[in-house]
Amino acid sequence: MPDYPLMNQALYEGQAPKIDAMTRAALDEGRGPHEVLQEGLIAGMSVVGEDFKYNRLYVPQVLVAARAMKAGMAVLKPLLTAGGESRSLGTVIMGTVKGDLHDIGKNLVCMMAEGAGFTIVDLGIDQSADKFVAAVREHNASIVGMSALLTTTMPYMKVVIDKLKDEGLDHVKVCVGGAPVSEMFAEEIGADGYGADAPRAVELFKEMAPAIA
Ligand code: B1M
Repeated sequence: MPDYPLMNQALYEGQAPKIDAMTRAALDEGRGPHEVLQEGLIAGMSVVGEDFKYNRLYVPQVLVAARAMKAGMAVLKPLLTAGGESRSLGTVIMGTVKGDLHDIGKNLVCMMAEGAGFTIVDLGIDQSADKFVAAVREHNASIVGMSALLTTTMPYMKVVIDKLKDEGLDHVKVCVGGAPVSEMFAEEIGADGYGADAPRAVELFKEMAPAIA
């Protein structure tokens, strides 16, 4: 059994090479990528979040923890993105909204959706409504996925939804998520779905994807 508490501690301390090695070791032991992600990486990042909230950690320390998290995710990525359908289930435009630089959760949604068979266009962080609209048009996408981690940036999701409507793209389905986002908020802003986590986001994409003939 991998020593997940030790792995959580290494992530907390931002030890990227150690996280890389421990992630590989857990997989070599036969543990599944979802277990390693949840128990080894996400659980460690939750403690970082708590200590950040109570000023026991500051931005530079959180940044190094995020770098360690990304080192582990890079090891898991080929496993999380493998096994998709040979034919794309549809194109999803993904991005973190304007003013928001958090991308770890968004990246997880991208990986798992790719693994489920979707074509993902990842716009990255700090994305404006105009960028979402332009990407929908360019890629003829049927789904937009937005992530926000700050209470100050989540209202921007409505700006994007309104812009899509103003531009005549009402047929595009919108899924939202991120730590401060809730089902109720998603309903309020007119989103088509709310994903509490990456697997739920993928389920929603499947429900939203036009039926494949
Ligand atoms: Co920031 N930060 N941060 N931060 N940070 C939070 C979000 C915070 C809650 C910390 C805290 O106080 N406890 C707090 C927000 C408070 C609030 O809004 N009320 C906060 C703050 C305040 C800030 C700054 C303002 C700090 C400052 O500068 N003083 C600043 C803002 C910068 C900006 O964006 N403009 C800032 C900066 C940063 C770092 C750059 C240092 C770093 C980000 C690095 C990066 O992403 N590359 C960082 C981090 C790491 C965090 C915490 C600790 C961890 C976030 C994370 O990656 N979690 C976070 C604490 C927390 O969330 N409790 C915090 C792991 C990830 C897997 O979870 O992203 O929630 P998450 O994704 C989940 C689900 O939410 C869901 O799926 C994922 C799991 O399966 N999901 C979706 C996400 N997107 C989805 C989309 C979907 C569906 C599901 O559909 C499309």
